Amino acid sequence: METQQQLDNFQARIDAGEKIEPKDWMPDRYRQQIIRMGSQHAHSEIVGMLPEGNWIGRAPSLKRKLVLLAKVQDEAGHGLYLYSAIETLGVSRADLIDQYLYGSAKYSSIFNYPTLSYADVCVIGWLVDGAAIVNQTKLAQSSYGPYSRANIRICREESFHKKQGYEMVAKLASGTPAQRKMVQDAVNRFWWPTLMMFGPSDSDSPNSAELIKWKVKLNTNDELRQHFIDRTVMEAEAVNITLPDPDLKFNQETGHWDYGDIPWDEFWDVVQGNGVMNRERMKARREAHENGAWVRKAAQAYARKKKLSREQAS
Ligand code: BYC
Repeated sequence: METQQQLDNFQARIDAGEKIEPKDWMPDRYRQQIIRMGSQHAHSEIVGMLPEGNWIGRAPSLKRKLVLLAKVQDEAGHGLYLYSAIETLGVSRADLIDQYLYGSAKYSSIFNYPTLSYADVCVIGWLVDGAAIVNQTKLAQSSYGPYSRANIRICREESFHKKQGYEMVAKLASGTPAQRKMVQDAVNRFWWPTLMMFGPSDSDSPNSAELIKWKVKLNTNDELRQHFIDRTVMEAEAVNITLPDPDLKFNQETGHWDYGDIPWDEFWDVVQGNGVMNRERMKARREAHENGAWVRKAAQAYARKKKLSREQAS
């Protein structure tokens, strides 16, 4: 039973900018919200390896293969930082993964789109990692200590990912007509799905008010989306890429770029599991998990053996 006094004390700590640590008292709803959002974030990092992993063997040079391989490995690491952070709330990694592979836990909509050309990998680095940085730089200031610290580490690596993606986009955009066409086509396909990564507009976001009150999220979905658009318009202009939105227009009064209607029906369709790649992504993740059962079993047996020999030695 949570008392009003406990809830008030908790809110006072949040308002004073204190971090909440695993052993601190917290409302059950706060715990559940971080588990929901943080585990969705972890699953996204893991499933996010698939679209780009698809191109490791086909990247155009040894250098590009190495860069892509390193980036995809980083994403696995991000998933592991996040699972570790969320486990501090008393939920096991095995349960979280179970909810994702066989239950109703979500992962980011963006990874349900196919990567049709090598330029898609470049554009994912620029736009998708760019959007992730805008979102995660704020999550790095989140009130839950372990989640905020995981995001600090993630952001350092994501900024490298974004730079390498943008560099490749710039290279293709100043290349042959075929390369230019390929990269523009990738931007045309990824622009709107990237904007959807920030979540539904504020009027349709049931979790935002509570998460902002508790400083888990520092900004609303629309605020972060606007920030991303404002900085990406300039980056696109600098490499002569057209963003596929005829309504993009600088608004002198607000100081921001106005943009066209986001196709929200498509977003909800993807979130409900009906995107082009949803089924294939889940199948690949389930197979990887089931094929890896023997590794987990061997690791657990090894840990038990080490524990036993430590106990015998002491
Ligand atoms: N996709 O009330 P709302 C990466 C769901 S990977 C799917 O606004 P909230 C990378 C939402 O869960 C990092 N579902 O929710 C990796 C909620 O449903 P439930 C990706 C979405 O939590 C490899 C419902 O819609 N980043 O960078 O306040 C290669 C209502 O939404 C989405 C993260 O995971 C979506 N896009 O805000 C390259 C960031 N949006 O759970 C790159 C961490 C919303 O109530 N997450 N939903 O059933 C967040 O920041 C927040 O959870 C969101 C949503 C802004 C996404």
